[in-house]
Amino acid sequence: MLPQVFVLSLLLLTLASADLLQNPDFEFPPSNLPKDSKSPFVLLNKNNTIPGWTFEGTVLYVTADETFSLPHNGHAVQLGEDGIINQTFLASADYLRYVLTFTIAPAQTQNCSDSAETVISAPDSQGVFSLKQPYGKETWESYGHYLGSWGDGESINLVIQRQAEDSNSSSICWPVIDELLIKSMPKLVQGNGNLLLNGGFEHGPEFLNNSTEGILIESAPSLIQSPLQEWSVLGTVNYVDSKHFFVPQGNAAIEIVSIGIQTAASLKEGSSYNLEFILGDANNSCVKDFLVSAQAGSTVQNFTLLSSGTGSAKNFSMKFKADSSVTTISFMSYAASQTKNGILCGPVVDDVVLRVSLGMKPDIQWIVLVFLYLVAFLTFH
Ligand SMILES: [Ca+2]
Repeated sequence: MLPQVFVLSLLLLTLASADLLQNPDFEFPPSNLPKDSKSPFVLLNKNNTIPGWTFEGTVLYVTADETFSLPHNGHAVQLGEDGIINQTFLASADYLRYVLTFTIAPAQTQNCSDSAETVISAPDSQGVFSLKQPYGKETWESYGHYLGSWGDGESINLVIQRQAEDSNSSSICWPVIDELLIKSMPKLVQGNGNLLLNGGFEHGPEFLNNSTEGILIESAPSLIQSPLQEWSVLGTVNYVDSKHFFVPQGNAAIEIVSIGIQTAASLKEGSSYNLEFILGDANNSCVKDFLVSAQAGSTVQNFTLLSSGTGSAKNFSMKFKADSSVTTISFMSYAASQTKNGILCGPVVDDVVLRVSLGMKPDIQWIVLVFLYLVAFLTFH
């Protein structure tokens, strides 16, 4: 009996970790890679293609060495002149949302301050990214991007290409792409007395096994087309995991690097609600008096958290009356923060819970008492 259980568990484990892309981290090398090559950059041609991927234009196969670091010190591709790579994958279940995590590393040229823009395209979406620093300790950054929603068996072509530049291409640095991971997002149902979905930020882009960095999410103004489920992103947030950062609740939280996050809830107009949440710091040496502005409909309140950058968390709450049936809930941090090493950082938000407020405000209690007294007075006289 036991061996069967073991085999079944192994099988389930394999299925659960199966990625939708083949060779997503480029660790399977091109077929005819010259073994004596001293350069970490090898130009691909018809005879040496990368398993799982097709390419057009100038694409180089990259091997990390002491001068050039990558997640897991492995392999990657560099997109040169008109460089495009693509792979087709099959959507695996009924109408699920797909979110991509990928890594951009700096180009080989050392005096490259900015890499050229990289365009990620799928049938329903397009995102433009460039390596922006410094958001972490590493030279490369990982980003989360919403790809689209597709039904079971649909064939999706994922295309990654370098943004065509206008002129003077030599001054533009060629981006290096690595560690692509596609995650299908579950349909969330409301539960546990929380009127918000994904209030604990457990559903977002996949974290990378080999990376100690968070996943950057750049402006995603639509709730539906956001890699962070049920939340739109204004500015830049760092999606942090509990393996490498301090996370107040569960496995993931949001570090607001600039501006903030926003969601919406269907509420009863005129009713009172309580918004509870945790503010903290990610244990990434972000020393600062954070000022976070929480907004629910037209009610705005500022909260302060003194951070010594060593992983702290504090519970906060605010009461508000819903002034419309759809109420916007947001958390904003306007002041930019930096660690001693110049890494951009900010306050952590987690465990956002929205409930109907059962308690009445003191002034309402007085009105009710006076009303009851008047009713009693009129009844007995
Ligand atoms: Ca959480």
